[in-house]
Amino acid sequence: MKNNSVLLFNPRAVSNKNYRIPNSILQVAAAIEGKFEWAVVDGNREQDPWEKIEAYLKTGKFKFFGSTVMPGPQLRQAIPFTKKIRAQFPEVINIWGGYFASNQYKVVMESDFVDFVINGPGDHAFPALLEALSNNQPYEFIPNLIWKTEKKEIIKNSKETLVDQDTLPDYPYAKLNEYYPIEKYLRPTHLGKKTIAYHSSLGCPFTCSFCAVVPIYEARWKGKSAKTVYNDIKFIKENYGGDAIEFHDNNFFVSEKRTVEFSNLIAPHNMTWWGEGRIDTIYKYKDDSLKAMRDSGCKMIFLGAESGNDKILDNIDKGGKQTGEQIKEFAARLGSFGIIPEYSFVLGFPGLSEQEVTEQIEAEINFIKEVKSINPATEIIIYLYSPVPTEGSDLYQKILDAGFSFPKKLEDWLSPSWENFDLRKNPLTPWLTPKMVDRVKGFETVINARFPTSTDAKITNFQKTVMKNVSAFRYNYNIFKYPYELKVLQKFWLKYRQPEIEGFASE
Ligand code: B12
Ligand code: SF4
Repeated sequence: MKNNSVLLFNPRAVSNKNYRIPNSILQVAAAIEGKFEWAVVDGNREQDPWEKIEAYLKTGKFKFFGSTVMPGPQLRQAIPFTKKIRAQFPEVINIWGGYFASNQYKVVMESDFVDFVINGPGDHAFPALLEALSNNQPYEFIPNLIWKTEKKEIIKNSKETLVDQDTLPDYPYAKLNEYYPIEKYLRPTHLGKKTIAYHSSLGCPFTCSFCAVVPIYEARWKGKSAKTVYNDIKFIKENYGGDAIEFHDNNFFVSEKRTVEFSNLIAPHNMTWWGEGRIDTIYKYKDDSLKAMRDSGCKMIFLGAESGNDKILDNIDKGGKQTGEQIKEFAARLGSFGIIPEYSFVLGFPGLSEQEVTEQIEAEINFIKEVKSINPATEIIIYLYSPVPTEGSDLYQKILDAGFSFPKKLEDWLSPSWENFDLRKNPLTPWLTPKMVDRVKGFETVINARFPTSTDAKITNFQKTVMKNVSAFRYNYNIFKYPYELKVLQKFWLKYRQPEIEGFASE
């Protein structure tokens, strides 16, 4: 290896074996393939990733350390390891990318052990930065780069327009396979025995004010063509196996034409697939399109319903097009095509008074119950609202006014309470009282017992019946306090869906 090689790192994101192909790292590896030599350490696949990182760096061949960082558990390795690199290998240049690095760039850059952040897509910015640093050339004007002046002033460069995704280089699967056999990334899920994780588009054309995608992509979206997506999936399937696909796009379904073209191409291959989309977008799809999707193996779609209240939908910039009525109607429509709607709701947006927030929570609970009565197969995912720094949005201003602030020091993100915040399980937002959080969590426990998920293949009909019966009274009468009996049953029997925390659709 040359002595300006690049060590790429995917910090551990899952505690079990539900890891996926590390697409973020693979995409930046593709961007430097042929230009720089690189090695990869996947924290999900190593007992002790630090041991590996240290061994690589001790060779003296690595000038650059590039880590992808999303909020939550990845920070547990990203922060201490990058810090240790600064202490033990001060000549190595540390570069972070990914959602946490981009959205929380100030605290990251103030840390003194991260030298650069790539803000959003790294396809051009990363190789351009490495070239500049390797040849002592200026880097100050590279789009998507965040850097520090000598006086430690943090500079955020302008954004590049999103590149045509079909022009991006192929992922270096064969090389990844030399480090970590790809077959082992193809996990059993409720979709199939070997699930491929694929990312077919960048960004999202919408501006929901609570969403972490918005500050980075600013309502821009670009997708690979259906043909490219199909060819890539076929390549993975033929070379490494695969009978199911999880699309990891923020919004897979932006283009009806692309979705239908892909459905028609993949249909003969007998694969099952899942993706994330918007209700108001897919609501407008023609019946024939929904049929083509279903016939091609689309089993379930993750949809941000967020709230049944039109005023809230408006306030979070989801409204205008999406309404409570539409959410209900669409649950029925998707059901009639045999596609399972997976609705996520976000509870606990900031309100004007404690009473108003309490009322909102009650209204959402009743709305979710209504959706369930319309289409009982609807999967319900409940998040508590966790602020993201969507600077300039009314919602962000509201949360600042309410006294919320992010950690001031990078290492503070490692505290258990901020980790829970990242997992959207305990938001630390001043307007949510512990009583409200308990109410929401109690409801979550009860609804998950009343409607055991279809995605857990291991649960028996007997177990389902017991849980349904035991939870019926609580569910019917909205009694959610101390549901210990259900928690005990769930602990042993039930594994309800917590996409992203345990992996999207894990077995
Ligand atoms: C796969 C995934 C996971 C996997 C982890 C995969 C892994 N790395 O091992 C799992 C399922 C474990 C996971 C977990 C979580 N996730 Co997640 N995850 C994703 C998802 C769907 C895809 C990531 C991906 O592969 N993208 C494909 C690549 C190509 O895109 P990219 O990452 O943006 O990479 C580009 C740039 O960002 C940049 N870049 C990225 N990394 C690097 C590194 C370097 C060195 C450089 C130079 C550039 C660079 O260049 C790339 C190419 O242009 C994203 C959403 C999304 N569509 O990206 C959410 C997402 C990142 N996750 C998110 C969250 C919040 C979580 C959780 C923390 C919490 C939760 N409840 O969802 C949990 C944490 C739990 C845990 N145990 O870790 C949020 C982050 C939001 C935020 N506030 O910033 C996202 C954006 C989803 C969302 N819309 O809310 N996640
Ligand atoms: S549609 Fe989804 S990904 Fe797009 S901005 Fe809204 S919440 Fe974010």
